[in-house]
Amino acid sequence: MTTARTALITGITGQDGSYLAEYLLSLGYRVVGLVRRSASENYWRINPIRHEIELIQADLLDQSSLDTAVRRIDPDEIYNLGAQSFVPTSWEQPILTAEFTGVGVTRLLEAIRKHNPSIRVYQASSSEMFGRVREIPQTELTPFHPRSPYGCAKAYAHFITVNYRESYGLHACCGILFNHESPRRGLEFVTRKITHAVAQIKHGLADELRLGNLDAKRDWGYAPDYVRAMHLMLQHDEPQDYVIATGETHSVREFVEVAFSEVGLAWEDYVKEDERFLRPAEVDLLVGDASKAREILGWVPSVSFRGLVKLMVEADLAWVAKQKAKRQRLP
Ligand code: NAP
Ligand code: G4F
Repeated sequence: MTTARTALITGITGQDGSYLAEYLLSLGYRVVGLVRRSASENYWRINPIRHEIELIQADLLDQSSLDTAVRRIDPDEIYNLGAQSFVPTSWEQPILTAEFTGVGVTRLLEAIRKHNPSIRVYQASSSEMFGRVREIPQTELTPFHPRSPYGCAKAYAHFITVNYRESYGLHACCGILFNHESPRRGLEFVTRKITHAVAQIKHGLADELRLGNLDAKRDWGYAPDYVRAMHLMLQHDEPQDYVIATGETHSVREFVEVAFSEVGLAWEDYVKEDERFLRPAEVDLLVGDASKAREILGWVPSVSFRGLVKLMVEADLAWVAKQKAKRQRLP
């Protein structure tokens, strides 16, 4: 009988962490999630699989906790998804963002290097590193020009991971993932903010949606497709970096139009532009070329832009209806 492979996931309570945990469980992995201590647990995304996974407390800010976690679990694979991932917060808290999202990666790599350099490691790099894009579409060879403290922290994290691969021979891969969304996306990100507001408006619980830059364009994919790519990268014998994207770009305005049309409403009647949601520097356009991932890993996305908007609107309609029913039962 062969023993199950063990995966350690940082950021397991986040959107990607929860989908990746489910996916690895379905492949027969032992899954351990690294969680930071909190007075109030935020486990809603992993509650359905809580009995199938193990959790260990550690923090990307704390070297000794990472050393202990890596030594105790001694996994075959580590997926580093933990980060301060909301771009606007990175202007409010640039140093904390650099610590979590940038230096935290070095701490984790150090723990791996010292304990067991044969552990395979995945680093969650981001298309936000391309920022003011130097070419269209963006590939693994496109130079970075980050436009936010978050993008700068991710660029550092990316290069330190490449550096540990080249300096110490770590089996480390960076997935340069373009935006990916789902019903588990945080409510502050624009896609989920839109689909949740559409559901609230449809159910009579809100009458407007305030947004920032409607002209920004993103390459939006479906999160469960993207976690498959993370796993595929670590199975390949040669560690490399890969762009993961759909190859299509759409504006925030188009996302809004499709989302409102799903429930038969005209978006112009509800959406208000609000400068509070504009950024000090914007990433105007992202569109990725995932040819390398397709050719080497056989990875292709399975959900179209319209399919993504539709499934998110449907999920939020059901969720808001449930919340509304609960509220009506209160005395
Ligand atoms: P997310 O939902 O914001 O989840 C972030 C996770 O990081 C949460 O589990 C959070 O834990 C954890 N975390 C934050 N600070 C930590 C710390 N100091 N120590 C340990 N864990 C910490 O993000 P996501 O959308 O799943 O994205 C996963 C990763 O991919 C992130 O690194 C993100 O930057 C990157 N990425 C995302 C996208 C995208 O479109 N989603 C695209 C490219 C790259 P708590 O629950 O305790 O807050
Ligand atoms: O949904 P967003 O906040 O995502 P953003 O900034 O692209 O970052 C996400 O994707 C990155 C990959 O490129 C990840 F690395 C990162 O962790 C995160 O997951 O904003 C998307 C666009 C922006 O151009 C923003 O200006 O939507 C525009 N936008 C317009 N109105 C808004 C709003 N964004 C938010 N969050 N809220 C608005 O009201």
